[in-house]
Amino acid sequence: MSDISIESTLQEERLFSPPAAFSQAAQIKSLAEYESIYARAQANPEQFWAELAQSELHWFKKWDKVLDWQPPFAKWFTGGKINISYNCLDRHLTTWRKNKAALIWEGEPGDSRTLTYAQLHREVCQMANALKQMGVAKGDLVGIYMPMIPEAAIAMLACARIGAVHTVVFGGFSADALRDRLANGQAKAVITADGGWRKDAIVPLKIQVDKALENNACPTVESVLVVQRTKQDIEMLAGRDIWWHEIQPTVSADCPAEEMDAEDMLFVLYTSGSTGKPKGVVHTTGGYNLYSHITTKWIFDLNDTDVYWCTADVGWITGHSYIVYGPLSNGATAIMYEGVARPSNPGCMWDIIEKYGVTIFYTAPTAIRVFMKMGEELPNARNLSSLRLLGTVGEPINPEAWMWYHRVIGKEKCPIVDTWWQTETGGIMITALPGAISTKPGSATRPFPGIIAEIVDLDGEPLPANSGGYLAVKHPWPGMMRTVYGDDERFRKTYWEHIPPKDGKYMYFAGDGARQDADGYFWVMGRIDDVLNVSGHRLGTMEVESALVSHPSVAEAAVVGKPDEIKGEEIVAFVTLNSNYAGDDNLIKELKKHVGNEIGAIARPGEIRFTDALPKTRSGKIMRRLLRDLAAGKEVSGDTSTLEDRSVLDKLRGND
Ligand code: 6R9
Repeated sequence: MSDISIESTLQEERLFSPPAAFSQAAQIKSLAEYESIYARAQANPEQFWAELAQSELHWFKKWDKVLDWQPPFAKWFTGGKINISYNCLDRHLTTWRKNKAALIWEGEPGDSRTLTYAQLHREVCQMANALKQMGVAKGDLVGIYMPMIPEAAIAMLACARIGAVHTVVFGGFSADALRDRLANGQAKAVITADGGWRKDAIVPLKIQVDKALENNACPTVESVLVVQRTKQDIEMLAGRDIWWHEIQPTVSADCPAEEMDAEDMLFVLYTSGSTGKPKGVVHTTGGYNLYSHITTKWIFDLNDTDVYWCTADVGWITGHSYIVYGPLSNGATAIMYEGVARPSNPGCMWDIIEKYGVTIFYTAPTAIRVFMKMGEELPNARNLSSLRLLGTVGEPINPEAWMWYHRVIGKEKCPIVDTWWQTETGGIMITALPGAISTKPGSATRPFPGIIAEIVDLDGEPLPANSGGYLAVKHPWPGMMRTVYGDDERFRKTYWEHIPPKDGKYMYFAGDGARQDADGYFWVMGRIDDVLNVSGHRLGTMEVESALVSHPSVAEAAVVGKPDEIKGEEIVAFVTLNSNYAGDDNLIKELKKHVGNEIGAIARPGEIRFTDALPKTRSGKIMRRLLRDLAAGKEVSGDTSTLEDRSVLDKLRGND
């Protein structure tokens, strides 16, 4: 949990109403309208979702049953036939949107490409046919390990089109992390690129794929489709690797969308939990299509004239729901950017807003804090007057960053939607609707219609206003994860039995601490489990610890988060060494690099501290709470009576 946000948000009393002109033109125009939709959804959630599924999506065949709830397993729209790629592409081709820009892509070196709905449809069909030629069939799992180029979205849509299940692995993850995910999912094929641009350097993706597949580590992978992006030399393995630009001209652009069952698996996306092994979050077709679609439409108040930009990477859930599926299902124009603000081009984000006339901008608090640090001269030197709505996601936003975003980027006229949700929830759960709900800096405000969120204790009892507790959701919703890939028990235990079900009533346990104020606004404080949030990226402490102990020098490791001004949290590792190893600067460097190789650069500890022993309870549990205080340079607070050996703490203090 980030202490900064807790302290500052407890005092936050500022309230910002939606500008009148914004509300008048918005899809949901007033608090009364939101509350009446919310009440209708709460009274009869199934009818609410069914009406939206009918009016917002194309179904090849209508469902028989809206919700089949056998807790904790939900099935939505059973018997319905649908294809999300059809909803994102084909249905727009019979309208004027056929030649509307679907994706406007900007490469880091400054190259760019625009794909209309017709063009995107064509390329998706071609890649779908290429996958078929590679032997990929309905139900097969395909790994996608890509830079932020249009082909990343094309690959996802191509899989969805033929009913293959995609698992996108963030391009910043290491070969080891990629291998684990491909092996766990028994992937049949991988789609990648030679490389991608990141901060003026090439990220060598294909080389990582080669490493991941080395020594027959993923025997189910038969072929690798490689998109040419950076054009450096790479090896192509005959019989396994295929260049996209070579096969594309040979495949047909005719590939009808497969009629999928609403509950057929759409994708698996791995995310960190409190164990060493990331979990594969499973999302299915119909419910996810509806939930990502309607949240995009109402929360971003999308119109046909909007130019919408979400700065996430497609490797995260935000990229899935709010770069690819949500915007395209709505027929929107979405920007996709390969790069990030960097020393050689610190103003690039604002250049893109000016160049394309971006109207909706959705980013993360950590990015906003980087922008703040780079200075307001950069955005002030560009014309940002096209912007009408701002959004944030990924971690609690500190009110200082919120106010800067509001003043410098939004020029005090753009509502800010602070959107709380998770990989598991499929789409945004708690957020302002920008024309209807007044905002308070640091609060995600109110639940989306159909979402029954509550602050409870560990018995599931609701807590009074302003009491800190656990964020829970009471009723299933269409975008919810269906299970942990291959591990129903873990799904049940982690999310639905953490709060013991009572009288057959189950609650979804989000793993976040939060409170609700007297106006019913939610203030999310952060994770209560061993999950870190570093620059908006989720990482399990156990994952980082496992990576550390896989190094021959390390006997034991405990990892905690320390508040960081830019990243939100920074990783601090306490490490005990095997004999014969000296805890010196060289080893620190080596261990940081080792974690980078094992997981990816985002998991690299900012600080490594060597110690003779870790503070443990008598039952042998590492007392992370104490380490968190030490890492933050604070006095160790709270009870230390369960500590097995007090001298460990004294020594660690001495180290401090
Ligand atoms: C979408 C995404 C989920 C965790 C979540 C929470 C934190 C996300 C937030 C937020 C406060 C917000 N989180 N949005 N905390 N305010 N607006 O980020 O998914 O990567 O699975 O992370 O992120 O702690 O539990 P994911």
